[in-house]
Amino acid sequence: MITKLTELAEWVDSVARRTQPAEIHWCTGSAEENAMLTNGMLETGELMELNPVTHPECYLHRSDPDDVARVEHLTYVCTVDADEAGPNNNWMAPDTAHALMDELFDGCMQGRTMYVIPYCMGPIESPFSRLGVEITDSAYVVANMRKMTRMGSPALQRIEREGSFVRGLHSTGELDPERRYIMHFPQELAIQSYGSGYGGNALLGKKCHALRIASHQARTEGWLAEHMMIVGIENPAGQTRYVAAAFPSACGKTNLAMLIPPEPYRSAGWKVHTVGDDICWLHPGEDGRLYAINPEAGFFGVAPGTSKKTNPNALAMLDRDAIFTNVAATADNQPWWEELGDGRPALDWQGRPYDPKNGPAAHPNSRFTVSIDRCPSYSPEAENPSGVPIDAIIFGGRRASLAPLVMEARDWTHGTFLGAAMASETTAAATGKVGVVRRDPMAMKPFCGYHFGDYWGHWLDVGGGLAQPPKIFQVNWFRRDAEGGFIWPGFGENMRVLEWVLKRCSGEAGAVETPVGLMPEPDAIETGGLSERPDMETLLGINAREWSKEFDQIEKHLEKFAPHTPQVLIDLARELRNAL
Ligand code: OXD
Ligand code: MN
Repeated sequence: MITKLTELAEWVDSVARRTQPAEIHWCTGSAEENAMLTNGMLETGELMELNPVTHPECYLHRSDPDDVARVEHLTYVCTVDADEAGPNNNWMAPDTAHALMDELFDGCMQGRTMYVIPYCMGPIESPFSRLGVEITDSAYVVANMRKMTRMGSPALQRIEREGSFVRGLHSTGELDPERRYIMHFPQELAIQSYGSGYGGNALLGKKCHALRIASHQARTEGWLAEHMMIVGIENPAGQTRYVAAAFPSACGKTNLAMLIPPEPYRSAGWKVHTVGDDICWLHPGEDGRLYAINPEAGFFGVAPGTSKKTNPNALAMLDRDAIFTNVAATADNQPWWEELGDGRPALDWQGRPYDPKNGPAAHPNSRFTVSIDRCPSYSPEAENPSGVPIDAIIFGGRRASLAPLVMEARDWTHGTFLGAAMASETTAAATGKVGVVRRDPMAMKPFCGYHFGDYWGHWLDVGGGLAQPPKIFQVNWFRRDAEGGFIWPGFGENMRVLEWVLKRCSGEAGAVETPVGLMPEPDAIETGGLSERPDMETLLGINAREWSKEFDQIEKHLEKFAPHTPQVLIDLARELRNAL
């Protein structure tokens, strides 16, 4: 027995009896273990070494071509009562789901090694952190979990101390899309995933634990588990304020988390400190503020679009100690993707000689995995067990029209409304059609582990209990002009919008009241130093006719979750529409 925690030992035994692995390996997280696993994967071809001169300790993994994204249609929340999961989730009765999964897992690890990964989501010493154990037959998952979580011996020690942990069971199975399920059992604190090796389906600490299961735990314990990045922004006076921002997958959270302020800001002394890029756990503090921790320890970022222009900090952290999944490779074996800028692809993401006729060289959802402390703007506050105090929460979507560059909610209730009404165009991060506008409340559509109506109620409860709640904002970097071009320059220039947000928090900027929210005064967003002044009138304009159509849809959307939808949100929709 490798652990003194009987419950854990018994569970591992019972999984081994069902899955029949050739060997069981308890992960310690040591450098030797990592080297051993890496060498094994280089032998089997699961990993390929990239150019050791330009990219030391960097590896490329090519996944099965049918296994390249999260599979929302095969992801289930299995609660006893279907109504608890809500219309926002696929639901299956726990008994039915267990029977189905037991059959898939029967004997599935024969001839393979079963890895047991104890992990901690959040700083090892933080009272806000939560524990889990993932059992998997994929060494690639172990290597990724090592970068994405605090895993191994220290996590096991805390699990043994506390006795409670989320049980995650994963097998890549046959990688058959017909035999693929990602099941969540929130009431049992359990996750079972079969048939996929892709990040969000297989690295169970991330979306499955830190969002779907954690949102459920957070609801009963009085906190929030959110799909948000966390960033600290230091002004020239040396004061740092922390902002948490929710955007749907592949809408720029990673870029925003590590943005480099544009030149006039840099020389004035503005600095950005990265705490997290994807997940944020928010806890009410005794002082009535909200405190955030990033439960993750690394980034699993989208590679395409990452360039010197869009995210120089990301590029700087990707030249050593990173795992790349489904990117292309240059003739001298460097990782390559569209918009990278330098180099040319020789092999595409499937390892074929690159031919533009086959589509993009890198898969649109190709990824990098890298430890957070490799990031040049990394903030040591990411290790603060008490978290960082949040001054502003931002909701963002990808909308070609309608949604303004920025607006502020009147109060927490209105902010919750803005989050609940969020909509965005779909991206390649999930299997399915790209570019379709869908409602994605709080960017949690694929990740909320329970009924959205109850979730909004929980948001109202948490905020209602705060003496100093963060201000809530909505942004849209993605407005397009008649020719289809982006109106706002985005990326580092988003600092200009953040400056207004922060000045609203410190009481240094005014705002204009409109029926949809508080807007910056004309010229409140600094545009000096941009090569041309963007069409701020369009970016900050409110078209009453278009908004009234939007409210039709928002009302229908809120209705869909009735009777769980809080009445105040329904009333507020009506009030705002009437004000238009
Ligand atoms: C992610 C996602 O991987 O949201 O972060 O898909
Ligand atoms: Mn995400």
